[in-house]
Amino acid sequence: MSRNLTLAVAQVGGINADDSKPHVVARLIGLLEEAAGRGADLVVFPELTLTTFFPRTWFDDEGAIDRYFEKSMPNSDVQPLFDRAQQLGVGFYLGYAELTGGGKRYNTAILVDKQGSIVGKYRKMHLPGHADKRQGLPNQHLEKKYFLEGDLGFGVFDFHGTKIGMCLCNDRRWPEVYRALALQGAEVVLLGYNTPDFVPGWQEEPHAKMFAHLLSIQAGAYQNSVFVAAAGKSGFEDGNHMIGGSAVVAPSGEILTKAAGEDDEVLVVKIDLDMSKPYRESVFDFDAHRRPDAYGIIAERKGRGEPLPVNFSVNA
Ligand code: ING
Repeated sequence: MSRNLTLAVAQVGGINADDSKPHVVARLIGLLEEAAGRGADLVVFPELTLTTFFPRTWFDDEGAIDRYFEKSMPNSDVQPLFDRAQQLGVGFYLGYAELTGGGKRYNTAILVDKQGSIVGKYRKMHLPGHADKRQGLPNQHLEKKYFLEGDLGFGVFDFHGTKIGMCLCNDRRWPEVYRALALQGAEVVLLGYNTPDFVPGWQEEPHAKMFAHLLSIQAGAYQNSVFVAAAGKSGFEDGNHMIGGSAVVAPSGEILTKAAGEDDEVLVVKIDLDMSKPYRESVFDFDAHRRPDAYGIIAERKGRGEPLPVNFSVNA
């Protein structure tokens, strides 16, 4: 008997700086209702999906960004989303800016089950961009200024019997992320992203930006026999463009569904979780084929020209 999960990816078109959170939450509820109406068990929302992508802007007054952070989760702004999801019996992944009681700021995602309980939490580990103000540029990319590096590691969580791994945006470009989750038994990796056209120091043609985004999630899925669901915040935010390309990828590496546009768009696909079994029991049987003794510390040391542990000859 196959184990099915109906996954929805809710791509969210641009959110402008002056869009209120209640207004945004109402948009998210509309997407959630469409997904539920199409049979979804779980809806994936983008990274920082309650606000505009504020790391594009330098604020001289640090306090000016407080408005973008959530001091608790849920809270009065997002409670309607939690309530509606619970009414519809749908779980969701939500990316948002987290401000902890101790004043620490993270780029965070949560996994909420069908009863409205938070069953998983992740704080973004790979923070791209820079912390200093880059003069004379149309935009900044200040995640290293506005967020701390995540301190929860890469976790795998139970969602009604399915093992779910989570990451965020730039994480999807690093192959180790999918492997860290797959080694813990993740069957599906969820991620939200905001990928601006302009990131200081990053020059890629538009077609190459989309290619690299899809390549990253397709490779991650195939090389780790997992499904990957990626939800983008896309289109224009106060005139600043971010790529679309929200998609669900199968363990074969093939795209099962992909957004056609760059505005709000719901993708729904019923996946057979057992599709990963033949891959995990053959080409990607980690226990049978991997060589962890030769990765990691060995590769890092060789990469830095440092001496290797005695049981590895440098030039065999
Ligand atoms: N956004 C971008 C991303 O990784 C980026 C940042 C893009 C960095 C391309 C370097 C090159 O999709 C976030 N939020 O990580």
